[in-house]
Amino acid sequence: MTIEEFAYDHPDRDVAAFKRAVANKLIYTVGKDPVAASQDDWLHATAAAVRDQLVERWMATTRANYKQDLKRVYYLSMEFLIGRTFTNALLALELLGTVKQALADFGVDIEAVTEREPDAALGNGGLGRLAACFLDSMATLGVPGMGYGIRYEYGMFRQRIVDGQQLETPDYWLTRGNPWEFQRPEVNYRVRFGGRVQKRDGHGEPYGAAHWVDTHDVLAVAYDTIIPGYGTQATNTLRLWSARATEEIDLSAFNRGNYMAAVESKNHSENVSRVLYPDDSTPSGRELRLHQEYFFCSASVQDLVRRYLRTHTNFDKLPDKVSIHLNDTHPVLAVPELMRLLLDEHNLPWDTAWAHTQKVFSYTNHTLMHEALETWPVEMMGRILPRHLQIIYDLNARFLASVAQKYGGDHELMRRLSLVDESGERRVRMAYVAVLASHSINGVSGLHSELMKQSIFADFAKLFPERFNNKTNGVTPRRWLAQANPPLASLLDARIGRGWRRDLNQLQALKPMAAQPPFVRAFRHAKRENKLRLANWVEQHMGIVLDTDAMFDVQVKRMHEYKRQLLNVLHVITRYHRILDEPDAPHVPRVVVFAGKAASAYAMAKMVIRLINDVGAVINNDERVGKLLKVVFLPNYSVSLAEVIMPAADLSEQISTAGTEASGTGNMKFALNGALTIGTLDGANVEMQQNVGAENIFIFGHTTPEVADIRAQGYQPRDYYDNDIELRRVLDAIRDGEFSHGEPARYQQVFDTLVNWGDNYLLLADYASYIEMQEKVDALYRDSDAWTRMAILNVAGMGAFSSDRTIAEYSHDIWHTKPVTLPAHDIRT
Ligand code: 26V
Repeated sequence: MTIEEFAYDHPDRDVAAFKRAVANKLIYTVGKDPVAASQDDWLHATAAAVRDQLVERWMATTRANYKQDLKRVYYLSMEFLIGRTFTNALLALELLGTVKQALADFGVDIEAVTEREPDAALGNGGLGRLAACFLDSMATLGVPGMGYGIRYEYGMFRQRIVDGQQLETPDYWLTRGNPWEFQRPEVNYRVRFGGRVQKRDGHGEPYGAAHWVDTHDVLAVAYDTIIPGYGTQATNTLRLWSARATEEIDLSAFNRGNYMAAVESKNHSENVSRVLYPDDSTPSGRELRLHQEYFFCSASVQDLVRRYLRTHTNFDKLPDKVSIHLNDTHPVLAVPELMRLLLDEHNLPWDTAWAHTQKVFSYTNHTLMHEALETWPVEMMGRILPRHLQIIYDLNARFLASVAQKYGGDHELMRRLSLVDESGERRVRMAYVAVLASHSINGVSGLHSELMKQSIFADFAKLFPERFNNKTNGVTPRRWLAQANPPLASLLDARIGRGWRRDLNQLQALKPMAAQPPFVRAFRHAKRENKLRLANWVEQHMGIVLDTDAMFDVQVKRMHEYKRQLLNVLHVITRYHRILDEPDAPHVPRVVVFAGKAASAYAMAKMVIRLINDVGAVINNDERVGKLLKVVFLPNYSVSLAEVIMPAADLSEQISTAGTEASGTGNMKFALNGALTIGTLDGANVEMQQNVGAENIFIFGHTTPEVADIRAQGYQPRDYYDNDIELRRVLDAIRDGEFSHGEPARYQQVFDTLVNWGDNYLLLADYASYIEMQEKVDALYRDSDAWTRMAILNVAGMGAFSSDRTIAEYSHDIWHTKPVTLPAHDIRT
């Protein structure tokens, strides 16, 4: 039977058909009587009906990919921060209006239903959200690809603020089931751990194949989610792996009547995909994380090799048909895993296997922060992955031999280049394995890509200069403008058409409109609507009333010292003091908004959260301040909360120490939604300045080379404390308990970190220029038309920061993939 002959009900797209589909799903799939259905039941029924609409596109794309025998990209990432899927799917299908009407006919409010969907929070921050934006762009551009990751049962912890402090609670996002995923129990792979390595009989040579035996195994089971492209029939797949025990229960223990012990090992095996790691502070946690990394790499590589072998009889064409992209070093074990499969299971000679591997892999680095660069103790890797450690040793031996041949016996150079750090406890340097195995190594902004070559990879950049390149990050305009900001999106649609969703450079057409008063007014009106929406959220969730005429000054992102939320706090306190000193001066009213999670073991980041809340409590309750200043810390920052916050911002704080933020993507989301940026010349801020024009962005602070100079000269933060009266008053207030009345010494450590312990991130060195720039921000805000004009010019200049542009570059320069061709007409017959 051909697919044309196969009879099934094509889902129709009109309101009546959709109502019927939802009704059927509610009754037959969810199993609920409409009179008893809850919002969650309606969400599930509607999601199931919407998903049906995606399935045909998905199958058509998969069929076309096979038929056209296209090269596929496998994007391996430990994190995918997807957020909600419902609205995103409706926009991709252009079904929002239909579904809204259908639900309204049932007396169901689509917005209330939308709010019931939990975020898929399978990531920590920027790296995970970038992976999600990339999936969206790959589907939209028709890049034949697949995301591979872990189906964590518990995503990013939920943050509650209790007495001003962060409290973490588990995020069990699957309680009510996940209507978007397809479980594929038949797609499962054995992933092995532990055991020992035997040389294979008859293979005496040092780099030959081996047997890995006596392992304990875990099964990886696939769960697939459809990723729809926008304005195309093309879709992609996100395949997440879930751990299952190889045996349901331990039969011998069961037989002995020891039922608890009988299920214990099952639980242990299945812990591998239980929870997303928010930090690596405990040794037992680290070991589980190594298990997680290998677990998803092994399953993914086995899966893609199996798919390749479905249509090929040998590995000659592997590099023409397969690209594996490493999202940071977390998936680097895919490298020795592919080598192991080629050597041990498919009997390829080492040189052939290695040549293929190097052509297949590419790697993106996302941070230069030393503590985030992964290394694994040789002892641990040898215990858990003995064959992989052996392969890494063999790689290292061959690599260092080739270096010695080229450069003679420069032992210092060899020590620096070695895949194994021998300076203390011996550790495998995962980033070096990635660099050695990849034909392309990229950073995520122009500045970061340069710094990468000068710092962590300096020696490798000299050896393999042709491998290093830049791919500046981007964000998907579908989620971050069309979905998050309906007022601005419809204004754009009316003035420049709808094409910006797929071609963000069309925003340039806004430039002349910055000089048209009616457009300026309409733009300001859209911003006001978004500010009202955020103010409503804050009032409902926190009971704090915000003045929407005040400037919304926003910093939302992971809590980290290098991002300098604390510098923002220093400004807030400075403002507070100025208001108290000169109550009658023409202060510009501000609402300062913070949100972000701190890794549970990161004490200083948690202390900054507490300080923000304490400062807020004092300022918000000081009658002398009134409407001039409010400070709010919104709990549980997430993708869906970001969608409410970003469009409401007037001012975006991107104030990391120059040279520390690899790119930033929040900076892009804010500017795209019409916020002005106050920032340092760091990460992608540099390129934003080039694109929106230096006159339209508030840049302050020391540059990267200046930061390096200050450090080289021996930075003395105390000098700034001694010489700047206003700064001293702020720091003394923190130290002396002005914001912690019950416990004056609460923030002594914050003071010491800045004044006595070296101020690692140079807050004090940048304080004066930050405060000065904030005064310029105030001055512009007083002229509301001038402010709005500048905001329009920011939006107009943000076209380059679409993740479609980024993915087109990856596709052309690194992956060498061609897009799938699908019939332009609707695939329904
Ligand atoms: C490291 C670790 C270590 C152990 C446990 C969990 C964990 C999670 C994440 C990381 C690395 C984080 C790196 C990261 O998120 N980098 C961000 O990547 C963004 C996308 O390229 C970029 O815009 C941000 O500037 C960069 O900080």
